[in-house]
Amino acid sequence: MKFKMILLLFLLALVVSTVNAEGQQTCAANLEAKCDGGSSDGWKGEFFPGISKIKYEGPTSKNPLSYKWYNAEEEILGKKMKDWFRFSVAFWHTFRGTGADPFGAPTKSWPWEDGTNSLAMAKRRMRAHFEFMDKLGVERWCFHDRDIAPDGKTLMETNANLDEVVALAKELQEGNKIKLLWGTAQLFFHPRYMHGAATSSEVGVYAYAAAQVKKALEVTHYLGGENYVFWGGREGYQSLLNTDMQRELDHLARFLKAAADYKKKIGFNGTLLIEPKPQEPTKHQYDWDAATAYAFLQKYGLLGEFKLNIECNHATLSGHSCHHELETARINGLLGNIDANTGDPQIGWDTDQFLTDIGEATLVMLSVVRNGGIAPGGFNFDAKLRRESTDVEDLFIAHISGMDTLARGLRNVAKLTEDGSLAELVRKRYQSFDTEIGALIEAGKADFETLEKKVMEWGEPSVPSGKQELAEMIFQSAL
Ligand SMILES: [Mn+2]
Repeated sequence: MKFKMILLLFLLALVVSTVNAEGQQTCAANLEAKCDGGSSDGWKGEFFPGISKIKYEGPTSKNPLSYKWYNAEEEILGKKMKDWFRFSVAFWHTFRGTGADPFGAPTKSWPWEDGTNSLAMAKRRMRAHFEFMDKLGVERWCFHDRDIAPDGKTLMETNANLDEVVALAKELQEGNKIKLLWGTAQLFFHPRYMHGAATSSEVGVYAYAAAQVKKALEVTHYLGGENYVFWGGREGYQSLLNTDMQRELDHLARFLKAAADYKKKIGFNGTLLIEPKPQEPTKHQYDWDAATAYAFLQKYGLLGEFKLNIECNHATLSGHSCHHELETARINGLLGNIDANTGDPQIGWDTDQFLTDIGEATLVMLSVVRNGGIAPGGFNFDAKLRRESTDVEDLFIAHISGMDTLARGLRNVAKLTEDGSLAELVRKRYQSFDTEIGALIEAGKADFETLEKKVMEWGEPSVPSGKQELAEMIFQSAL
């Protein structure tokens, strides 16, 4: 007992000393009640003092806390930059990322965090998040249910926790003119989901996941969400020897159909999105890539109910470029949203880094411009600081850099469009099909006998150069 008292005093002293060191907090960290004129979450004043609203200062600015290329109101290719991008902050990375990795402890100690997962902490964090977005000038955000509110002992208690935080988020959205790009349910962290959620071998887990998604759809709708995302982190397998793949895929399809039905039942008009990823944490995830997800949706009659959320780092994990995944989604009418991040060329896993490669950003924007934009989707920064980046201002710098890089991508696409020579190169490459026989082939009206007759008439075809290096020259000259 005495030992417990000493431990308690020690922990209290630790909390107080952390608090004093930051000089911001006005009362004990995990207080639920109001104190000292502060908010009920025990935090008074700004979360990011000394950082004002981030402004566009142009490419010559040396101020790291300014935009050099992203100018929200500037019109490019007939649309304001902010409307091309519809940028979004991912709550989980920016406000729940701790810097922990499988080998090491958390490295971030944000001044507003008290080390607990209490409801008061969840609310304080939410207020910090909205101040962050307001200062950054980003108008949208995304969340996982379990990242914004703590689990309770029962589903009912968990839902009540979520409702309390969501009510605050709604108030903050209205006060800051910020919208919800999408919500999602976290169906991979809790041990109950170790075999999957919709593809779990346990019917009780399938039902639990359904109840969780039902609630997540409801709160996303309540917050005016424009989309809802399914990322099936554990919807896959570790070994085929203990897996009935056909049964699991059937279950997944039933689950997604039930979600689409419930969406309509509650009058939620947001787009449902599937986020392909090949593996990690499972050995093999069922929505491997855009083409696999497309075939799945087609097989189960779910086309029309779902689109895709393409994540660049997931694209490279599946052996594709982000551009390939975006084009696959686009040409099939499935490009719904982009999780804007990138991987590391030498690391073989999902590093979720902010995209800073201008060439890559230009390719991404080529697809988005060809798609005519991405609304009602957007660019969600599913990206996190490196473990070693521990200053509060790093959160701002990372987002600014990601936004500036994509803005440069858009500006480059405008240059390429204006120049026109890349599009002309592609047009010329296929011009032999702009003929009578080409039109017959494309209309599905040229049978093999007709084509054989043509070969007899034409003889050996002359095959021109692909001009890849010229295409690359034109592309790089726009960067
Ligand atoms: Mn990722």
